[in-house]
Formats: sequence, C-alpha cells, structure tokens
Amino acid sequence: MPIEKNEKSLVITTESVRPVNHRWYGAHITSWQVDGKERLFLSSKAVMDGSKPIRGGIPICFPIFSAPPSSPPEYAALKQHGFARTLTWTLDHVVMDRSEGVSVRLLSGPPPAEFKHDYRLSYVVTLAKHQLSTDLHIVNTSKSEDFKFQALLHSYLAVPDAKKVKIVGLDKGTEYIDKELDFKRETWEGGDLAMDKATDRVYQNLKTKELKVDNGDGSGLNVRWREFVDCTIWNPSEGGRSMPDMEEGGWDRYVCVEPGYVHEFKTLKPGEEFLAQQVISIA
Ligand code: TA6
Repeated sequence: MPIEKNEKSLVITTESVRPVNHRWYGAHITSWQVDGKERLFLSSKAVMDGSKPIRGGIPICFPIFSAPPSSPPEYAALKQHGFARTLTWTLDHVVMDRSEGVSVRLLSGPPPAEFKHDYRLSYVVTLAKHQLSTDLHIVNTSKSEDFKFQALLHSYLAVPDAKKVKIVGLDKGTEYIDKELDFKRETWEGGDLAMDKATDRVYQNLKTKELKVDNGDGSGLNVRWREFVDCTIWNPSEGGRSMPDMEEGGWDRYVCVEPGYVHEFKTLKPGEEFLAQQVISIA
C-alpha cells in the first residue's frame, strides 16, 4: 500500500520502504526516510495541532518570505513567511503510483479572507529512489490583475553535527543578504560555507542550481532546483534556544537550505504560471 491517507496526514512509501510523511496542515512534509535513516529534521517540540507553523520538515513559504513587507500594502498584514504553511491542503490526485516512484498532487486551501487575489497554488510531492522532489505550481487565475508573490521551500535537512557541515557549490561573486549582520549586502568570496556559527543568509540570483550539504566527511545531501533563483541558508546555532518550539540542541541537528524566489516579488500576468522544483537526494 504505497499511499495511506488519514485525517492528519498522508504517508507515501515506495517498494524499498522510503516513507514520506506529509501533513494536510501546511502541506508539510515532516519526515523522509531513506535506508531506515531520517533525512529531515523535525523538532520534538514542534507544535503539531495546527495552532502554529510546524518547526522542521519542509514548510512552504508563500506568498511572502521572511517578515511582511511594507509594500504591496495588502501584504503588510501577512504573517512571517506567509500563509501557505498554515492552510489546510487537500489531495487533488495521485499523479503516479509505480514501483519506481509515487507522486501526489496537493491543492492549497483558501487564503485568509483579507487576501483578495485570484491564484491557484498546488504542490506535487514525488518520492523516488533516493530522492524527494517537491514542485510548487502557482497560477494567476485573475482575468485582469497581476499577481505578485515570493515563494520558498524552507527545508530542514537532518545532519549529524551542524557545526561540521559545509555548504558546497555557492558561486563566487554571488550577492547575499546577511541577516546575522543586520541585513548587510555582501558578495560571496567563493569556497565552501562553513556552518560553524549562526548563519542566516539569502544568496540571490545564484547561477548554480545545486548545492551539497556536506556533513564534513563527504556524506550528506544534495539539493537541486529549477526556476528558483535564490537560496537561503540558515542555522541559528545556540540562538535557536530562543525558539519555544525548538528542542534543546536541535540547532546542531539540522541545516536549512531553502531554494526560493525571494530577492524580489515575482509578477505573473493574468493566466501566467510559475512552476519551480526542489529535489533532495542522497549525496
Ligand atoms: O529562512 C530563515 C529564516 O527566515 C530565519 O531568519 C529564521 O528566523 C527562520 O526563517 C525561521 O522562521 P520561523 O518563522 O519559522 O520561525
């Protein structure tokens, strides 16, 4: 039985037993196991009753990333990272159900009443041999108005010791916003990014479409993407203690690598669509 559906979640399993646990709340993937090993981090203190976003797994940030902007004015009232991660989603249909892969398409529930834009947001989750793909599909369904959004997949990747991790593949010369340095704009000098201290950076307009999260010994995960152009890299180090839903020491057990479109608002003309993909695989 590759797809099991219940009130709270959807569990997808391929023949070689690689389950993905997906919650209707926020279309949140909370677990992905390969060869019996968990590859996503989920805080043991994460709130799972739908009263706040889930700490860990893969939250979807949409239609904004980070704190609400002052413009467009109607986006200023949104919560940090938008509402997609707190909506209830539904199963639209099973796209593929074969021994080599299982894929489901999910549809987001309606946005908060005050967000008056016509759009459609769907998400395709595909579990295949040693890889997990997540495709975000946004359509401007308005006949007359543009639709603006930011989108990002805030993946919490499980690592044995975050302080030993290096992020490999960032292009030399890429501009990034360093949130640890009061949003200072910097230029990446090249090489690997060591995650040995609090890091919160938004790399903008990367040329590369793939980064490796190296555990320090060559093992780890690869994250690649299509159509996204930015990538946030985050680990709060001991600062994680200030998050009430973060387990003690949890900050040493994950690194967030977050492909997205966030350096500006993406504008879709009436009828236009945006289809972006993240693929996480075992390095
Ligand atoms: O993507 C990194 C980030 O924007 C950080 O600045 C950090 O605060 C984090 O997301 C977590 O946000 P959250 O709203 O889930 O607590």
